[in-house]
Amino acid sequence: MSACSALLNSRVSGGCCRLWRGVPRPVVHFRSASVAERGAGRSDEELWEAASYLPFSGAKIGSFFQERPALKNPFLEDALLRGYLRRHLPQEAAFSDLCAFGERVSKEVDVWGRECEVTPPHLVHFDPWGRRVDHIVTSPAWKRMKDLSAQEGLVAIGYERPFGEWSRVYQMSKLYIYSPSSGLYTCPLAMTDGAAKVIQSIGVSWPVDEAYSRLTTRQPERFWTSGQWMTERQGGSDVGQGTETVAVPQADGSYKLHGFKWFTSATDADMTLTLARIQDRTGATTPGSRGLSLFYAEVSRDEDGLLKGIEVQRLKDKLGTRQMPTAELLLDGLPAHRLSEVGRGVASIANMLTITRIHNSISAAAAMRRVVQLAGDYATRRTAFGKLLKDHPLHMQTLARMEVETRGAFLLVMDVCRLLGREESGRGDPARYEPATPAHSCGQTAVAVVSEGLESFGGQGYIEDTGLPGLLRDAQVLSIWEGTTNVLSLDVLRCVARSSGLVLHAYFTHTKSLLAGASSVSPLAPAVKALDRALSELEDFVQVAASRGPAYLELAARDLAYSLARIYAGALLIDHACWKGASPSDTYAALRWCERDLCPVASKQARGCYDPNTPPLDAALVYDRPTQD
Ligand code: UCC
Repeated sequence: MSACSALLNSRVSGGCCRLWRGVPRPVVHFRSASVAERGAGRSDEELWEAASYLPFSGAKIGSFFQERPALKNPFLEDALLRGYLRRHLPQEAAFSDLCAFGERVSKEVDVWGRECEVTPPHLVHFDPWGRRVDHIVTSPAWKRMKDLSAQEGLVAIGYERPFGEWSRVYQMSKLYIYSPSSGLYTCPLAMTDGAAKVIQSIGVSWPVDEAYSRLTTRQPERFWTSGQWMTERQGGSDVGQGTETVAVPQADGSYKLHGFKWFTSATDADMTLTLARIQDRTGATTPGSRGLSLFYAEVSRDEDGLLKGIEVQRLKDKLGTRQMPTAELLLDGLPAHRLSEVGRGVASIANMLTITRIHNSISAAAAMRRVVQLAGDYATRRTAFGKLLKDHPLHMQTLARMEVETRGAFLLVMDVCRLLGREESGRGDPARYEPATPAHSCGQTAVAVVSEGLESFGGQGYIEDTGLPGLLRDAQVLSIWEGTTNVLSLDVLRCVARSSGLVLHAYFTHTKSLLAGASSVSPLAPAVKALDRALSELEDFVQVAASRGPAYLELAARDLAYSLARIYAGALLIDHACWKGASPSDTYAALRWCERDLCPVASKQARGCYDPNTPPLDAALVYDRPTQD
């Protein structure tokens, strides 16, 4: 019995009478039509007609349809972003541009982003006549994103510097608004920004002067994007040891690259920066980091339409970021120019890593912001258990926790952008700038917050064409592709070592200065107290750790990076809440943030988590197998 007939509790017998809406209609005997209907003395015919108006009859699927969450102007909706800019960049031009861009994102661009998701790129290896072509076919929406990025100056702003040292904050604010609607176009933009930064730091001259002008232009027809081809099969994290690509010197001073790049994101780029080992006359190369040099190559085609020196092996089948082509590339004599000194490849590409890691963190904070915005809106539209979700205190508590995470991540990342802007306008203290690295913690937080956010839509959060699951899939890459959490944590240690501890000194001094203005503000007193305590715990940890060996520090690296990030974000939240334009919500967010364990490295140290006997016990636990009975 069909669902429809079950609902009607009717019995359909064989045979048919006259045509009904063009088809022979079965004879229906209603066993339990309502008494009122039967009492009215209606015939089976009439009852059939009446039944067709029942809410779940035939093609009718009921009359209740849940209102969808609405994406409103992400700039106007974001109290913290607007407050932050009002405080630091009170420029009418910036506000009106961000407001107009926010409108464009919500009304126009978000639809393109969805189009990129449902029309993922594909690879055409051969033309119909069997010739190799290696065309990466992308959606029209993906191409529109490129034009939009140029017009809106999403890379250019960082180099035009319209607001001096605050220009990076302005640029990243635009990217923050754009990112969740961008169909992952923020990925090529991150690498493009990184490449421009590398070129700028090396010197804008031949052979990269034209490239630099194209990477930083606002003219869509001239705009180029760049790749960042670092990863090889052996060298994902361990680039220094694992890079096999060789650079063969040519008579004219250029090189040809031969190798296999295992993970090249946004592979439809116009150029790339990549690492390779220069071969000497005997074909020998220098191993390790010191053997790597940085190269610039254009992605171009010959007169037959073939890629010059590149074969696209295949596109990656990824969990998320499907909007964007990621490929395995065989470099088979790719013409290239060396940009760095011989053997200074890693150090030279570090600028690119710094920029892409900042973009990555912006995308993480933006993903959190987007899911919180949508969940908040949905809570005003969805009724359950007799009232709107927004009137359920437990639901609001959950969203508020997500909001607190989002605020901490936003302020942390924006502060890194502020420091980058200061450094670029010659006002930065490099020792201050280096702690930028803790921003990596945003990647993992984004996964947790977006996942929680999906839950707040109930089952709909799990349904593909709401667009919500894509947010989670795309968030998952954020703690992987610019260095995994552990790799970045170790980078924090190296950063401390490189500066002989100066960065830690700068960290403590600056964090304390952020708190100094707050101690007299009474509503924040519990937060300030908690942060003061966490800071001294961190100082104690550093004292103890300094007397232990590198193995001890390595084991503590992850918790240390989180502690640095949590404490600093807490100080920023408190500092922001002390600003005269701050709202009660700013104070509340700071208080909530500081209720957590702000210094996990200290509490874990106290439990002996980094002692020499820990690694064997960890390994024993991981490889624990059933004992023989
Ligand atoms: O390919 C990729 C594209 C993905 C798409 C990007 C999209 C972004 C999206 C955003 C929005 C949605 S991603 C590739 C990701 N791969 C990695 O991140 C690699 C992870 N591995 C590491 O981070 C490693 O730690 C290395 C490769 C950076 C370091 O390797 P080594 O061989 O151990 O290098 P060393 O010996 O530590 O450092 C060599 C030199 C040193 O300079 P000197 O000799 O002067 O002391 C270091 O100080 O490089 C310098 N250096 C740095 N400088 C190394 N790391 C840094 C750093 N972070 N900052 C400054």
